[in-house]
Amino acid sequence: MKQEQGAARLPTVGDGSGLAPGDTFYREELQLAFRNRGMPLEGLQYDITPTGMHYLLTHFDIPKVDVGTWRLHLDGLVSRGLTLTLDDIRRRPAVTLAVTMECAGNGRALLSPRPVSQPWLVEAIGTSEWTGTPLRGLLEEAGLKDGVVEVLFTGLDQGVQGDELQYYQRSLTVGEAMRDEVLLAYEMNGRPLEPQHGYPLRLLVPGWYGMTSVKWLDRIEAIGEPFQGYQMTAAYRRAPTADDPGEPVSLIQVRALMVPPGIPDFLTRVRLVEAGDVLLTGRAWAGRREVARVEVSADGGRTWESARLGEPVSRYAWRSWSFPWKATPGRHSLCVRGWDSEGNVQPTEPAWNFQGMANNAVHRVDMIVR
Ligand SMILES: Nc1nc2c(c(=O)[nH]1)N[C@H]1C(S)=C(S)[C@@H](COP(=O)(O)O)O[C@H]1N2
Ligand SMILES: [Mo]
Repeated sequence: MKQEQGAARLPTVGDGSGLAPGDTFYREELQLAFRNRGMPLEGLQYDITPTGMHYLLTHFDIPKVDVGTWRLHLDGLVSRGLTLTLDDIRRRPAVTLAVTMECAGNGRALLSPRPVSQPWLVEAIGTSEWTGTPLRGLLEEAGLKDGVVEVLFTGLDQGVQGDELQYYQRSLTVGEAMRDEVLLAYEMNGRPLEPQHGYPLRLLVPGWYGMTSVKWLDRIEAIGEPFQGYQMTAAYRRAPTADDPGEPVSLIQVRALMVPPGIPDFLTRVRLVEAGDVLLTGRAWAGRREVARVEVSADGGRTWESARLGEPVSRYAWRSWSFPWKATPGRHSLCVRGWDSEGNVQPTEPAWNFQGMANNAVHRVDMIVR
């Protein structure tokens, strides 16, 4: 859509005067937000997110790895421990799979009161083509002994969280670790992983929120007890209070997002479009489940109409949707929501929890039609 230059003043979209100096985010949240930035929503136009647009989330520092001395260690309760170079891993059977990744904290900053952590709105997403070798082949080669219940993944990055000194570690049950689609990935979009995405090797667990896909893999260990580390038992829990252990967060919940239509106001990001036919588009995904339906509401969520669905980019990646909208002059709050194949739908209002996990409330886009 072409906007005239030098036309009459646009209707007020908000000049920032509503942003009282007291309603600020903490400096620490800003610090996290610069390191861990999201995918600009116009990135929803691509089947495969350009690598530099993919969201990022790193708890500690991005390790600088010398691939010449780097080794992957596979040990614990196995018959044969393995120590592998990157070339050893690259020589193994390779699979390329498009996967939509999403951070479990996506939507956190839309909660009220706001859980203080990485302040995601809705941009903690991206879809990449990951190339790697199936984890199962390596586990079979090492030979899991009787009594193995979980596989533990340790990254090279160390830091302090919740007063606990730790390497970043997450585990999977043997059943989850042996699934076909779980990869040890060394390429993203046909190129070696960039440092911030886990170079030289990361775990990739399609369908799960991103925290499970451990970057900068150092060690894979077969263990006989469920792993009780910080990132399993303290973080990534859906709980009402700090003390309540709550439930672990695991699979990605259904979500649809809209490509912001028209053009933005710089400060508020409110959208401006011209009256008439507007084709609304976006993407929807549901992790391991399928997206069954996407619906759009032009009246702030009172009534909903079905959008047209495109083909999924892969079994584990998002699909496009489109909806022809007759834009009438005035202010509008457009909403979009997805349904998954098990009948789950995105809630209209967010469900609050202490860590701000898995808030998949409907996406709202404020616009002015002129
Ligand atoms: N070693 C390590 N792996 C990690 C993390 C981390 O901090 N350290 N963050 C996790 C989280 S919370 C997410 S959402 C994804 C983000 O992956 P990306 O930065 O490649 O998008 O990586 C996961 N893997
Ligand atoms: Mo995350």
